[in-house]
Amino acid sequence: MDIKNQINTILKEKYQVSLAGATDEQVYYSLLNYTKLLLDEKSLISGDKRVFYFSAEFLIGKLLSNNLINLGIYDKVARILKEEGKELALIEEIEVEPSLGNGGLGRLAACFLDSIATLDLPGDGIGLNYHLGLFKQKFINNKQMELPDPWIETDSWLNKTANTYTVEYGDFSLQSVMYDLDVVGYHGNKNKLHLFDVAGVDESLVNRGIDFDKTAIAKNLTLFLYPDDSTKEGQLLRIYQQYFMVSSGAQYILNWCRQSGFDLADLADHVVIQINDTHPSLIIPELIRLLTKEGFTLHQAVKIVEKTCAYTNHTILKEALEKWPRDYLKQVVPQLMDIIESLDAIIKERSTNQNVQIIDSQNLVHMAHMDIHFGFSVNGVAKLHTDILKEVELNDFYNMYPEKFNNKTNGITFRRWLISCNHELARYLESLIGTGFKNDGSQLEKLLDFRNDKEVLANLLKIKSSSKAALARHLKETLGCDVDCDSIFDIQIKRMHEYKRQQLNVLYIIDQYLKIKAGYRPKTPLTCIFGAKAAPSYVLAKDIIHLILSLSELIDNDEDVAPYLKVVMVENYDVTLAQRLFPAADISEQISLASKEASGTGNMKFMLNGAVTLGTDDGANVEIHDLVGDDNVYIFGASSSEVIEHYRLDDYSPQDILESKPHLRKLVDFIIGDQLSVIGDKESLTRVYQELVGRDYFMTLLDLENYIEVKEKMLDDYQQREKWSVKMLVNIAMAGFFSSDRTIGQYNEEIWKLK
Ligand code: 26Q
Repeated sequence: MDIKNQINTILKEKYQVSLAGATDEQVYYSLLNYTKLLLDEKSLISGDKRVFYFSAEFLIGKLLSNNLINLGIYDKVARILKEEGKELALIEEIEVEPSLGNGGLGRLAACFLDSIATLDLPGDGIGLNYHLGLFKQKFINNKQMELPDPWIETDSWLNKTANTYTVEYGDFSLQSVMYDLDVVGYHGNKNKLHLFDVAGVDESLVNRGIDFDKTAIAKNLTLFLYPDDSTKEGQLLRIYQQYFMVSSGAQYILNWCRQSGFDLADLADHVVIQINDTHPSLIIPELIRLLTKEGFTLHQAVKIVEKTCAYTNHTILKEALEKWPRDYLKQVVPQLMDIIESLDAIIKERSTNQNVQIIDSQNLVHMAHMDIHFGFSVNGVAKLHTDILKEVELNDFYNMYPEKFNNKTNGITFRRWLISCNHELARYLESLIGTGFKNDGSQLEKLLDFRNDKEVLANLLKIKSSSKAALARHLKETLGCDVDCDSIFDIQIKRMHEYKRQQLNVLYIIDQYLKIKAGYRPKTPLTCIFGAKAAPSYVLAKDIIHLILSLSELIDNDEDVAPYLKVVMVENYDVTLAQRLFPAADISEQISLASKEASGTGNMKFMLNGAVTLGTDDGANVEIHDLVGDDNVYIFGASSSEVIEHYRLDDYSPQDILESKPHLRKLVDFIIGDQLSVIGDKESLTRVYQELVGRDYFMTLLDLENYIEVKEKMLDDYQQREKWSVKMLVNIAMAGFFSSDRTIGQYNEEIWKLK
């Protein structure tokens, strides 16, 4: 039966309608069912050795388009729908996004699954089936409010399996149920994402907003992604969650080994476990525990696990490294605490250096330390990040185990971040260089042959304009705001965090505002677009959102300035919105304090879609800079070594900068000035101000002057449209390195060695 007949058959059975008469919603659910049938028929990727990617987050985003693309039927389905007067783009909107991640780390895990399957490597994801993903963000009175975000529907991509496991805690036990999502590779076979759930989740535990009773573990274990863990109850729940994930995953893996006839003594020949940041680190003591139950001695079990586990570090912010009080672990997982203590004793024998102990003098258990000592590989996620780990942050460990340290620069899947989100560009590239770039990023370099081709350059500009117009329409529909399509789209989208320095961007906007007020007339209007969620308990991050929204209101209501400058903060920035924003960007803001952003992956998505980076030499920006050269990127600010030195000497002072540069003081003072105070909440704005002038931990003022200077130059260069379009072309052409297929190829060659 052809596709059209099959979809019609499903529609008839489910809703007694045909395609032409069906609603978009009916078409969506029929396509979901149809696609699931096709996924069912795909073979599982198998082999003698499998990777299990353990992650507390898989920010997979909507799945319909990507599955259709990878199955090779997207265009066909779109055509069939069109024949019946339906738009696939509109039907995609019906799908709810599973927001099972916070940001970069979770999205990376999703890109990796796509690439593992595309490279035909045997590998599964292991995670949790949160019923409520990352909160939905609403703006009320220019402030962030959080609402629950349910995503599981009766008809969804999830498949319930018959696998169940018992997970034992200190004083009770829970049953886990395994749900699977199929992950199909581009024109290839499939792997699985296994998400564990507890049977009795009770969504009525949610009170106001995203507040809920954190003590009813049996009913709330998988209720929320990352419950706010600023309280003891929150932290305990997080440990319950982590153990639930790793214990279920470990049992699944050992069963799989037994069924495959593998000897558990040879575990490392058949299994590699990639630990995505420290959230799944309890897998190490849990595997050791399960192996000792199988009859191995502790010593033997440790030897086996050491060869099986590999750890990825995603952060150099000390406060983000997980350290759990020994008492908490003793309460939640006493059976693991004994093993952790044995591991700690091994290390205390090995070294007297306090910095490398698993359990420190304050009885905190350092999860990362356990991973480094008892894993065979430690990797950072960009060259600079790995160098900083080796030379600074984890230097004591590097001296102990230099052979374990390696770099795997992050990547993104081109199937989602080009083919799916930017059809027009993808099709155009295909017409120029063929289809090879879709699963061989390096082929994008063929585009360089066209760098002097005026027609190609003009077409790139045209495609950009059309994406900008599409975004403007969407912003009008959803936020009711009018954006000038001919303005420069300058976009900063990422989690709200002081180190990412959205506040630096804000200070630039204030500078522009004051200049325009004083009579300056920019040649091209500028639209500054922000998208960011703040952690619910991160006060200052929420304050910065409030500042941006208040500033946006101020400018909108100022008729002198509004024609030249606009600030838009999109509500509820998520993967779905990201897919609309990246294609429409002219300028990609990557302005973290050098040394603080491990890699960034948004920077890669912008580049691939023809935006030019304005950034510090931080994370993967350094590699973008190397690839495209000085002419095609705008770099500013202090270098990572300067920044690290400031921290070491503790010699940075915002007051000194403000004293020597009075023009910068004007910008900072504006935050608590009369104009913003009329619109915003004085207390909230004052906190931002106080941080900037009092401490400025992330050195915003250090880079402000140079940021303004370089941004001005960039906006000036934008005027020369043809020259600018060459920059766009070079960025697209050199983005091939950032395909997650390349990253995963390296993980496999250098760490996993799958057979
Ligand atoms: C830790 C302790 C307690 C509660 C929560 C956490 C926690 C939660 C999420 C710590 C870290 C995260 C997420 C980190 C993250 O997304 N890191 C980003 O990872 C990307 C992929 O490698 C990088 O590109 C980014 O630079 C990095 O910030």
